[in-house]
Amino acid sequence: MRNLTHFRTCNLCEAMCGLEIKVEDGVVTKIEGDKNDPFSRGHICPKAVALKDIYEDPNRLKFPVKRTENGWQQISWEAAFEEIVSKIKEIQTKNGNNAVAMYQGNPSIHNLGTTMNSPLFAKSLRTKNMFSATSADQLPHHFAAWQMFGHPMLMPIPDIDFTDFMLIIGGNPIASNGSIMSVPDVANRLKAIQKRGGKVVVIDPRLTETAAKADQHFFIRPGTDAFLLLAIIQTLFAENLVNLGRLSDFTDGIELLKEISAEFTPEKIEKQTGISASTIRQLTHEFVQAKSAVCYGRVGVSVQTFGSIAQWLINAINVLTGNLDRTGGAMFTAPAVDFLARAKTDNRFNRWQSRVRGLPEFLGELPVATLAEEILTEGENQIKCLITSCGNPILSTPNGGQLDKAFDSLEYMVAIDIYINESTQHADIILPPATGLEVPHYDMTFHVLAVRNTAKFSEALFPKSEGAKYDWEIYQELAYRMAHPTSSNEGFVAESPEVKLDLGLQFGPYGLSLQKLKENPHGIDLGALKPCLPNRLFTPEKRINIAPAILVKDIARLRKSLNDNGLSAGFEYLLIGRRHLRDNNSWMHNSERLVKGRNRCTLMIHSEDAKNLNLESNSLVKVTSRVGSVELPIEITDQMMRGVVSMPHGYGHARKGVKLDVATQHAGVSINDLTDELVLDALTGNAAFNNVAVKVEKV
Ligand SMILES: Nc1nc2c(c(=O)[nH]1)N[C@H]1C(S)=C(S)[C@@H](COP(=O)(O)OP(=O)(O)OC[C@H]3O[C@@H](n4cnc5c(=O)[nH]c(N)nc54)[C@H](O)[C@@H]3O)O[C@H]1N2
Ligand SMILES: Nc1nc2c(c(=O)[nH]1)N[C@H]1C(S)=C(S)[C@@H](COP(=O)(O)OP(=O)(O)OC[C@H]3O[C@@H](n4cnc5c(=O)[nH]c(N)nc54)[C@H](O)[C@@H]3O)O[C@H]1N2
Ligand code: SF4
Ligand SMILES: [Mo]
Repeated sequence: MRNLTHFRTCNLCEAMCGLEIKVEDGVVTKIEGDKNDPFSRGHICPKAVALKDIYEDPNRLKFPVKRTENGWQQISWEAAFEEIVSKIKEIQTKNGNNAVAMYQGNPSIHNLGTTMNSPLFAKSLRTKNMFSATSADQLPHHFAAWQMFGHPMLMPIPDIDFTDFMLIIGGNPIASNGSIMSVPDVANRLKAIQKRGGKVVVIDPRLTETAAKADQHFFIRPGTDAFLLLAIIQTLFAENLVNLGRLSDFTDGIELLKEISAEFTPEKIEKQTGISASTIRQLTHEFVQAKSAVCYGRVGVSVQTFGSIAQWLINAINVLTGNLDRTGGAMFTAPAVDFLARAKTDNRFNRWQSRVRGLPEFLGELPVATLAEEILTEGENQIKCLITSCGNPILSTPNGGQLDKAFDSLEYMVAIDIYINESTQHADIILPPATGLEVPHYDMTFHVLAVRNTAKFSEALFPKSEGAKYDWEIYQELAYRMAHPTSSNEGFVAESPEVKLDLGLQFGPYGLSLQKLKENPHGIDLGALKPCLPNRLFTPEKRINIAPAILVKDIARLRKSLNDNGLSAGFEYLLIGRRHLRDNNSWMHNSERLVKGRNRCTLMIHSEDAKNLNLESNSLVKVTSRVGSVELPIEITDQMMRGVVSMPHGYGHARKGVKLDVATQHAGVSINDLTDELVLDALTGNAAFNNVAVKVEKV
């Protein structure tokens, strides 16, 4: 390949940074931020350079492999498709359609071909056993958006570039680069709030990298945010600070919200949350006094036992203070491809339940916390066959140890993945798609969740390797063969996702086209977020419901937990997760440059707690929960709240069968060998990773 400079969007996290990549003699020699990208303005993080590592990774699969008694063997695509489809059909004929399950992981939505085509294959399975990382992450956000605004994807985004007050609860954007808030260069964007006289406040059980840059930080006891939010709302009503502005014309349920919040005075909840009544009042006053303000909550308030109530109340605070759909508040995007416009908005909750525990379906999926027992519990509709796609549930979903056993017992498993890792090593066949620098890219999902309206298409930098397939070719072919009586591909022609993307752009609000985007390789700026309510609402009468019945009802469950600290004899610490700038969930530890240096898989603990347990720095500890135990070194830091310990998610690569040469050298242990599949947001079944009580002992 000749020398060239290539511009593209990084697909690794939600921030959508523009990259400028130099290639010399076919080899990537430099990856820098693209200063001409109107969205990211030259910002990148250290992970971007690892795109080269993934491309060159000798462990990355390029062709289908089959597990045999003599190890993994390369097989042809034809043989792989033929076997997979006949196996699925055979298992479904014998045991019913629900005997086949599918789990889709996070990189699915960072990939145009998968986003658009994996649903074709998923549908062809005609099973009620669909799972995804959504129920280990942002399900409460979708649930609250659907209940309040009528559409699960109509989630408000902080208008960070214009706000005067940002209250961040359970998010650490300086490490994560933002989530349900695509925000490249977030550190400078937060600094800009302060420069224009505004304020940033963080509520988190750890004094995080973001908290360190904020004007104020308050520790909160994990899992108690719903109480804090109710107390803020109580204060707004009690002190006559409610002011919806133009939202009052189309908002219902204010009186009901006033009624249910009345009992949750700041005094009543200060012990439970660890935040004083005077702080809560002060915060509330500053929030309403700011010219514009936004309350933003992310994964820390989502993966807890009251995650859905918390996401609802966060939206409610933005509405009650008139900050929803207002510049500097919480706004909605106007994406260039508006897939919301076509979506169904009928009831999509609890239409069926999981077989073993009766957990509710949402948007066609069951909570992933129930996957293991659905495989292990015998009976009609037991899962016997699993397909994973872009997912590593053994490291990323609760009670990974149980899931490991469950996967061992499957009759058949297929993984659509680029690596042989903790989950995919259980598969009978792995189908690897082309990835990263080999694929054209458009962020179908993250343009919907971004702090500014922009649009950008990136060409592939490299062709896929010889004989390899794109993800969309794989899903389309599997779906085609599933729909035909024999599993042959006779007559099959795959259609590139660019065809539909082009149509989506043309029918979108800006009348763009793929050609137009190709002519603008740095991306096109479509302007700041603009007010769009009530028009944009998907509720039948185009009204906001600030007190949805199903969420209001769940307050009874919350009330019962007011005096429960979640601990029990021996299990006296609450465990929370954390993210580091150079990790990406479980799957980027095979890049030497990202894992080198100090061991990051440590248990962070407060110095007083360490003293009580007779621990010195770097002591090895055994951490035990109801479901398992792990051993790891501690890191003493007063950045932790007393009584709370933290370890990162995504480590634990020492499991058998893992073929990741670098990651296994930096194996660490998995937090999800401790998290409990029975600890959930009971309303939706979302995993509650941050409500797990553990015992900490010196080894
Ligand atoms: N305790 C705890 N657990 C957590 C979290 C936490 O904070 N604490 N966070 C949760 C969150 S927010 C999430 S999103 C989930 C993530 O859960 P998952 O999505 O299940 O896990 P990942 O580690 O992201 O695994 C991604 C998989 O996709 C593969 N992959 C990467 N690129 C491609 C590609 O282009 N094509 C294909 N087919 N495969 C690819 C990787 O090899 C890997 O196997 O984890 C959740 N788990
Ligand atoms: N570098 C990096 N970036 C990533 C990822 C990654 O793994 N690494 N993963 C990506 C994914 S899939 C996602 S979903 C996003 C997540 O993006 P963020 O939500 O910003 O992710 P976290 O850094 O996990 O921040 C969650 C915060 O919640 C805090 N917390 C824990 N429990 C509680 C609680 O009960 N209450 C409150 N108030 N806070 C609590 C934690 O201490 C932590 O600081 O990041 C994305 N970006
Ligand atoms: S912040 Fe996210 S999108 Fe930006 S370079 Fe890093 S991984 Fe890529
Ligand atoms: Mo996530």
